[in-house]
Amino acid sequence: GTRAAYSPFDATTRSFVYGLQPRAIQGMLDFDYSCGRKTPSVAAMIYPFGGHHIQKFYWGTKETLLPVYTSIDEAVGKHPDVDVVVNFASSRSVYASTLDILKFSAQIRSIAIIAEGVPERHARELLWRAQDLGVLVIGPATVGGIKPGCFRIGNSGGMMDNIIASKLYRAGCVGYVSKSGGMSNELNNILSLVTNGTYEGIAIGGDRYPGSTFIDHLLRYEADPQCKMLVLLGEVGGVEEYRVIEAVKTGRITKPIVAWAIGTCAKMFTTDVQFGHAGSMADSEMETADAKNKAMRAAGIIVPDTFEELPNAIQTTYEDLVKRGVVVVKAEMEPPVIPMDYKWAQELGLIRKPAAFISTISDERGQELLYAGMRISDVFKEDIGLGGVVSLLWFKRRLPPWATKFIEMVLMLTADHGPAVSGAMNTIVASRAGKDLISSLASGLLTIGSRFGGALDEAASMFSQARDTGLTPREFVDNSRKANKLISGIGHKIKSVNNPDLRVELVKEYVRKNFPSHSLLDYALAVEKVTTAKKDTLILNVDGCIAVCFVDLLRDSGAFTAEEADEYIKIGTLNGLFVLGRSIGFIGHHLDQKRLRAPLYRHPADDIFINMADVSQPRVLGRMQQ
Ligand code: Q5B
Repeated sequence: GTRAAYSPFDATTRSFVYGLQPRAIQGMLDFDYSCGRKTPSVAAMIYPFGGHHIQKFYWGTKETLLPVYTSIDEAVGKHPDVDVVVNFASSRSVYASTLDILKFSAQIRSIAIIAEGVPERHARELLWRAQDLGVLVIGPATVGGIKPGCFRIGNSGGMMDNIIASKLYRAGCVGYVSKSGGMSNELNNILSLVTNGTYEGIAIGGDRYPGSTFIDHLLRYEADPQCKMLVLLGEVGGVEEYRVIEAVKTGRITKPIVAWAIGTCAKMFTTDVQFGHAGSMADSEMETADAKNKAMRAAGIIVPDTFEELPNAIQTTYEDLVKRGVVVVKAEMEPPVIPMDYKWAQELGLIRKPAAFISTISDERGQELLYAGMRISDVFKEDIGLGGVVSLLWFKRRLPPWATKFIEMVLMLTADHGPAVSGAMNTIVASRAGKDLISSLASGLLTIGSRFGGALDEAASMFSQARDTGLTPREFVDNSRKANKLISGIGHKIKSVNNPDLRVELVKEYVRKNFPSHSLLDYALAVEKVTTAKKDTLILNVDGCIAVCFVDLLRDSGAFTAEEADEYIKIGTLNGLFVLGRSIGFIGHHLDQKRLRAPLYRHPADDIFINMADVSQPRVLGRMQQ
């Protein structure tokens, strides 16, 4: 690459993210955007499973697409500008995937390994191989690091509000090293308060064998003319601080360096203390934090007396650099405006948006499903039955038992009326054509119409309007005939006065016995007297009888206002009763045909009178075009 060895990351660095880490990638892109980068720092993802695809991310307020490759080989081939891999592979697969990445060391010059719990044997082998190839490895067991204004490894630096607060969107002059991401965040904050901010910060990770150590990064910072002072946040355990001491003593590090080793409190415990990191335990006196701080101080490193005094020590050192003109303080830039994620803004109560849908009958978001406010467990505890469920979901209220029983009665007696009715026929024909249950059922349902099964709403409105306007049954029948209009709910193909529809008899009997009033039913029966006097098939049919009784229910149950009752008739509720009931039968017919292995049905041609006598010979209407 063209980058200096001391500067593996800059404002043009491009990377691959290994593993499906959409949140981390979005965090990297938001950081890039806040820095004013022109191109995202992530070029692609590598994920061996699920095939080659594309994922969508935000780039500022707009959206951008990132490819997902299944192999490092393919990714490297497609993106020759990428020289960093942020490897999110798990501790199990990180060894194999990093070995794979190292095969492309001619292009990939830095690898951050995020996984915790990588076996030390694997970590050491990766470390040696990488060193051999001159590849920089950060980690394992780390968030990585951050180069303000340039590049962010994965989740380093925390949430975007933290990034902005610590001014990580632009470069400062202090390079630091620490072990953990948490302490890095603390340092970013301190540096933003007492200096012009972080130049670069690396968390090397808490394992015993990190891929790169304090000294590797401090020597880079030493070589980098933009970095003016160094901070080292070490800790109890290991000897890495002594290598830094050595470098200071031998003059390999000349820039002012402030340091502290965390874990001075370990001496307060009578037994050995292991802090959070695998490597943070003193195996000897020299590995204690106290010994390290003492040795660092002796070597000329600026070491405060306590951790609390660290910011002060950093500030004094920084201000001295400013005074001497080593650091020239630049004018502060406006902090960038970072678009906030919609969901996050909503959670914070910062925005509101009109909902596209309104729903008022059920809710599954809580612990328990609710039907019109009633818990599903109570539906069973109170044994409200199917009629009760229909009354909740259709009418948003509990209806009295006589009404819910009536709903159930309607569903039961409209469930089927033999295979010969038009809807059942169509279900059967569709089923025999090889259609599935839903298609065959739909075929039957789509047959329900004003003549077959779908006359309830119209019947309810015609009968109630006639009665409400004070027409006598005879006037109603005469008016309808004059208007050339069939009365919905009257007439049946096969049922008649002499062959009564017993379903209708059952409904009448139930209603007369249980309803508080049945005035519209009585009116409809008076109409039936007139129509059957003309023709004995013009009975009040099953659609008509259910419809007028339901009007009586809506109007006189006390559960609905007059307006609500009219509304339910108008919006097509009553046909719903037939549709719901007859679905039971249609499904039965479909299953029956499947069970019978019924073959494709073709209607016999001799049952169709085909007559084309009135079709004249086709005529040629003009000269055909050549
Ligand atoms: N006329 C039902 O017709 C049917 C008249 C009428 C005044 C009327 C017919 C009709 C209204 C719609 C309706 C629901 C098509 C029916 C159902 C579910 C089912 C089905 C099943 C199940 C029957 C003969 C003469 C003509 C007509 C006159 C007929 N209807 N006058 N008001 N409503 N009704 N549908 O037998 O002088 O001779 O010319 O449309 O309520 O679908 O079991 O099959 O559970 O599955 O073919 O029960 O009534 O009689 O049309 O030849 O008429 O009576 O004007 O007079 P038909 P048409 P004219 S229940």
